[in-house]
Amino acid sequence: MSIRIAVIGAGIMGQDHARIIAREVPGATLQLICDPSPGRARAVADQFGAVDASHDPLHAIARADVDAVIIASPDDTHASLAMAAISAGKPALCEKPLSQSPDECLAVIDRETSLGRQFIQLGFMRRFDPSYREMKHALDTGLIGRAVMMHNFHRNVEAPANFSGQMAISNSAPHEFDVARHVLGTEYSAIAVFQPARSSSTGVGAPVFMVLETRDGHLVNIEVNNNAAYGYDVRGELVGEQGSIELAAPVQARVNRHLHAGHRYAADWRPRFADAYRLQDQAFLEFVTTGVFPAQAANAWDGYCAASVAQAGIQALNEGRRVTLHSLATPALYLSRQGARP
Ligand code: ISE
Repeated sequence: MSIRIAVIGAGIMGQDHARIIAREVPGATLQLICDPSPGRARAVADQFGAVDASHDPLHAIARADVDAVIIASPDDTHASLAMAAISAGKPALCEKPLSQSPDECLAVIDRETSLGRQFIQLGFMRRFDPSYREMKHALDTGLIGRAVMMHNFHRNVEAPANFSGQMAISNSAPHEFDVARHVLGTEYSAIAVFQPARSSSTGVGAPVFMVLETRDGHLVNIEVNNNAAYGYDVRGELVGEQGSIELAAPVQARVNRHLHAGHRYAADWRPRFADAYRLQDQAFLEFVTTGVFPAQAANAWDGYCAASVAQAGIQALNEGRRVTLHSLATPALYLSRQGARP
């Protein structure tokens, strides 16, 4: 039996999930596209062959002909829609961040904990990216010795039109907060955030440079530059005591011309992480079908951890000081990395 999926939000990521579900996830039916703009919902539904379109997310989640939900609406709606999915007893793949407020993440966690079951798979898709997986594998199998440092670069061509305030820390950097924590298998203990004096620190998408310390003594640095101009570029290097491992972004072809060799950059993250999104959405279908939470995926607790670091990062920037992090104990539901069957 095919799993009927509703995609909430028909913006850049909603459209991408609709395409993936319709074309790259065997066993899934793209049932419904929901967007506050009825015209946009209908256009995306028609483009990817969805059965129906709607403008009411709560109704869409509750519908009897919807088995599971992908939440790809604006950041500040994620947590409440995740709660609605839980109330309807439906698994949801929720785009990151779960919320920018750690307290709101805790409310989702409380709900899952009280029901004794996970519903929310969080869209930290880099965990499924083959190059990050290889990095984690290299560390876990002892190939590079004990981890010492991790360097991260995260560059967008231009800050998206909806970016405001410190979304470089609350929207972009959570990818690195999560994936570095996942690769290293640790928790952060402190964060300091800097901005280059030469750039306008008040401009939307002003670059930030962060240094995080972990409980196990690693240093993690993260540059986020959302106005890098030249292309979408994510780099990372994990440095161990016996060697290092770098991410290698997929490059389709190299152009040799006028004494130069070069390759193209994507305009945004979708081509760079196409495999990761596909593998993540396929893992979500597996979760919906079997009820077993994908071991590698991020859950609501990971969303809370990323939101707490982001909040501390914004505080560190505003107060110009290193902020220490005191994380709560991981609730038992999230310890085994496998949820109970529904
Ligand atoms: C955006 O929201 C994403 O999630 C992208 O993956 C990331 O690279 C970009 O910086 C974010 O703004």
